Amino acid sequence: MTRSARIERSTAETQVALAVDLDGTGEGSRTTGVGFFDHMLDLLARHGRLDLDVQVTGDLETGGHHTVEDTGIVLGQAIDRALADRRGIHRYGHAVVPMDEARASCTLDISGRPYVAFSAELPPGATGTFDHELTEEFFRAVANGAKLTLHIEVERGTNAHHMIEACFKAFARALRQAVAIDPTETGVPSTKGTLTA
Ligand SMILES: [Mn+2]
Repeated sequence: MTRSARIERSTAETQVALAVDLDGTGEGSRTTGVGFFDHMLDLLARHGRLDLDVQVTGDLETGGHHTVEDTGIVLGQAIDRALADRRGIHRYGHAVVPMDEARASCTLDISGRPYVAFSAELPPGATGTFDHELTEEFFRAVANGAKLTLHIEVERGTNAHHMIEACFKAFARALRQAVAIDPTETGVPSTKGTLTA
């Protein structure tokens, strides 16, 4: 059984084609037109051990907002679809990742109930064409699409590149734990009996 999904989404603002395999190694290519965001998606694939292909054509003349948000929406939907009935997963994941002076933590639950607690005092501005405030928009979109309870906190740091990179790496590591198959788990790890509703 492969835990993978491919989704294409087209609107007046963006065209997103995305494929994910939860049991990958970091293969694939990420091309969104926002270079720093491609760098972050590369980290997400590598540290999440996701095979991830992302091709986006967005209305970058308005900035990167639609491109980043819509990529997050589709990534979340693809994770949701790849997880199917959630049978046998660990469900929870947690990671604290340093990046030089910066440190971010992520704890998440593949709960079926979207919720985001994002806390970061990111320096205002942009890295390349990636506005720092898009970090929260991306994770909100992913959590909504994949129906995650997602807590991310930048615990310290001064360099925005490092702080945002620590967020993506912490999310990647936490997601990798949460989606991993628990060999002792024979069903869906919920007393409610479902993690999809
Ligand atoms: Mn970097």
